[in-house]
Amino acid sequence: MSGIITVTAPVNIAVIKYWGKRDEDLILPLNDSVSATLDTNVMCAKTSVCARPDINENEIWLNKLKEPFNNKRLQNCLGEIKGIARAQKSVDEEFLSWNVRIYSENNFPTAAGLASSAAGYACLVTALAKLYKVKTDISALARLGSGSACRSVYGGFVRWHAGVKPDGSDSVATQIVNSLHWPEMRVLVLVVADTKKHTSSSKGMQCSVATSELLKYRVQNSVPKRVNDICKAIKDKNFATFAEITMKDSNQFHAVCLDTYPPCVYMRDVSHKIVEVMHKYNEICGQTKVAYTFDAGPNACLYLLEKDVPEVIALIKKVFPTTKQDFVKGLPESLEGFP
Ligand code: 2P0
Repeated sequence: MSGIITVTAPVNIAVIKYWGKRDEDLILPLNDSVSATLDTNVMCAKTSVCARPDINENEIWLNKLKEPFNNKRLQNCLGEIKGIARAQKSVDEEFLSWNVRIYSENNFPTAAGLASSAAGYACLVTALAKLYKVKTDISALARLGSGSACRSVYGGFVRWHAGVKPDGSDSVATQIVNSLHWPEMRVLVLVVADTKKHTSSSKGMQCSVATSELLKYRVQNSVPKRVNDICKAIKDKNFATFAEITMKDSNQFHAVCLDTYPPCVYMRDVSHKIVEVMHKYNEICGQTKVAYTFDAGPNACLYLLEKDVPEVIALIKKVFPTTKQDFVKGLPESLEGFP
């Protein structure tokens, strides 16, 4: 019987978005992407795994509910890790024959565009790799569960290289800088809605690959330069450039979603209002102090520096009051008088 292995992994928030695959089974992306892994235990997944001879079949529990184990991605991850363990002889055959029990929890809304699968799979493969004592690139294993998960296995700012090889061996994540490099950087997550999204990321991106002309342009013309420029801005701690690229890339990603047929609409009226307010704020400040980015959902992630957090929180509270009663009164029409 194995001991219980427990690990946690935080979510990552992309600033250059991954959208579109060149290989559906190996989960290989069309373009490089860049993200920051949150340095927090507020938004993370926690997974415990064990292998035992008395477990009758493989089991997975997600947020306290037992889920079917016949999920292809889950089986790919487990199969790949066991294959490596067998090749490396890191555990014996008897241990490999036992079933596993996986227990995973997120402490934030699942599947609401808050990168829950990224944290979940990063956590799962790290725990299983420890259980089977394998030595390998964990980001490549995490990628088999969910593309964006490969970025959550490192802290700080991370780049997922699309790679060019058909077997995906060069489609791995690398760290751009560690979490100590830019200690003033903060992320605010504005939860607009915590319900499950209508179109999953996987389905949405399949549809974009099949129908969006803009996606082709984005992959060939926009992303390569943006990735180089944002990596430099991160290394140089140049917030204004970092912020501008982040916002432009979020906007282009959602433009691709709208260019998809039928369109994938992830942002809502409140999301668009957040965009408007943040531009207005930067304009009033006379410099770019905050950047928004939206994933495949309506929730906003704001990148900003620590010194500006109190003012931006005050702005958000003023423009987007959170009590039901305040919402009934409606959103303010202008930002007059602010800050
Ligand atoms: C990202 N997203 O870079 C982008 C931005 C959503 C919008 O990665 O099919 O859940 O499991 O590889 O990783 C969401 O895609 O999709 C995603 P799969 P995943 O963060």
